[in-house]
Amino acid sequence: MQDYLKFYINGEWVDPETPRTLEVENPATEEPFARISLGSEADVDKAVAAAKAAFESFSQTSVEFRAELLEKIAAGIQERASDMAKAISDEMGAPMWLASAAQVPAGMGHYMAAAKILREYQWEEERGATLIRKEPIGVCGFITPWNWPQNQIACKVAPAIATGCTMVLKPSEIAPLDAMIVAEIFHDAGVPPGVFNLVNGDGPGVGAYMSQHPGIDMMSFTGSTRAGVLVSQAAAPTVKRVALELGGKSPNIVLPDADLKKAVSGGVMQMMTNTGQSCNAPSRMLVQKDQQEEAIAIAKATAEQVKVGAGDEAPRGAMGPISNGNQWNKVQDLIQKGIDEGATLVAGGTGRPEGFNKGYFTKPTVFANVTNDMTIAREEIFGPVLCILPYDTEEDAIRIANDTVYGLSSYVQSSDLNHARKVGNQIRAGNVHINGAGPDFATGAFGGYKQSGIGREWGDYGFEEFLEVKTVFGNAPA
Ligand code: TXE
Repeated sequence: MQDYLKFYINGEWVDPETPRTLEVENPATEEPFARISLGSEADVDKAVAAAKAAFESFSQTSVEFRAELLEKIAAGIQERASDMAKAISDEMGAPMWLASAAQVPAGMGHYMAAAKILREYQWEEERGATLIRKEPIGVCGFITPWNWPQNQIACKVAPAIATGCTMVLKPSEIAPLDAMIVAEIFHDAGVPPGVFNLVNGDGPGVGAYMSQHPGIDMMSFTGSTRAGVLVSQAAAPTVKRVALELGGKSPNIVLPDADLKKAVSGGVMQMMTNTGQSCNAPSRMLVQKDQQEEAIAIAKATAEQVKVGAGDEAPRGAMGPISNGNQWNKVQDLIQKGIDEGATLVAGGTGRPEGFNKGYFTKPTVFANVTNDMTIAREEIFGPVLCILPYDTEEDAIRIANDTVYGLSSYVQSSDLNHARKVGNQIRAGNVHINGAGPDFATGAFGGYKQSGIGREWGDYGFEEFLEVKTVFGNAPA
């Protein structure tokens, strides 16, 4: 068991004000392997004070200084990539191939993108006698989850540094170790003391206290809609800015003119990526009624080929365990609910896959004949469970796609790009992926309509979220 009991505050690793520890478990073995401290209000107060003091000088640093800092951080992550991948793999279960090929690089991209945007950004604009000026918002509080931990930290921290903000990060208590490596990288890159602070802790303790803290000017949260609402409520009395990136139940409309085999097998594989633990997972596949039978056969064959494994031993492409026991139970309950409510189980089901008798491993699961009122079509399962829903007409498909409280991502498959875009334009969601196109962190924006969130992350839209707009009216004296 390894101890990681300190917090990073004001450029130093410090002991918590009150000792209280939590064990971090490896979901592939169910064995605890590390201990962290759980912070208190006093630790948050200290971190916020450090961030507030650092803001005075950091907000005045040059564009070049901050751009170079971001590039040094990206280089530092590259250098520590294998440590980082190992930490992520141990704490949240992504097999090493996935941690190295996707989890770590997904984060790195945001630092490079933020440096580029910063160098090109226009901070002031003259509009006649009026001057519009952008200024950093101040001290930011960041709360992040465990499913894509580096990506979720980087898409907050990178634009915050770029804009000259200072910050306190509370990573997920389930996956805190990769965030502690980030603090070491920031330290080595020369991030000035107080600019970046890390306090570990749980949601109701540290997370809720940060959200209500009068010294924090903006909260940016990624996690469940449940906790996002609590962050908003706690933040309201201090009228701070709140950015939320929450859950999803993303539709994947397979139009009749799509290459069915490619569309369905691609959709299954995307659903299983990261063991289905992605807020933008294409979890509701909509297939025209006449193509149901063929689509179900393709989906079954694809899901049955998905390999399961952990750590170094998992072959490339294999799916890791669910990241923690609570999630495993939630996923199992929802699979059972799908069966009980009358959906057709096409592949997978409850219990561990064959050959696994411990660890939070789950069978790659596909349900067909799902109707949009079933629990499995409405709730974010956050596991490797795909629902296939039939539709009659295109209008019908769009109606089903929009019949959800969420609006994060959506997917359209068609051989005609214009047709696919036309359908995508009618979906109330922040992202549309056509024919399996992946996200582009530099050019795109990420965030949801409806109960999937508030605000946008990534690229120039993500950068703007950390800025205040100041309008200066006035002429030179006559
Ligand atoms: O999330 P929580 P959980 C969804 C997904 C998943 C479900 C539950 O459906 O099954 O949420 O996961 C902090 N004030 N997503 O329970 O609790 C917590 O400490 C402030 C979607 O793990 O939301 C952690 O740092 N903070 C998602 C973070 O919130 C609070 C990613 C996420 O934990 C808090 C993860 C509070 N009152 C889960 N309560 C996505 N959008 O990608 C908790 N936290």
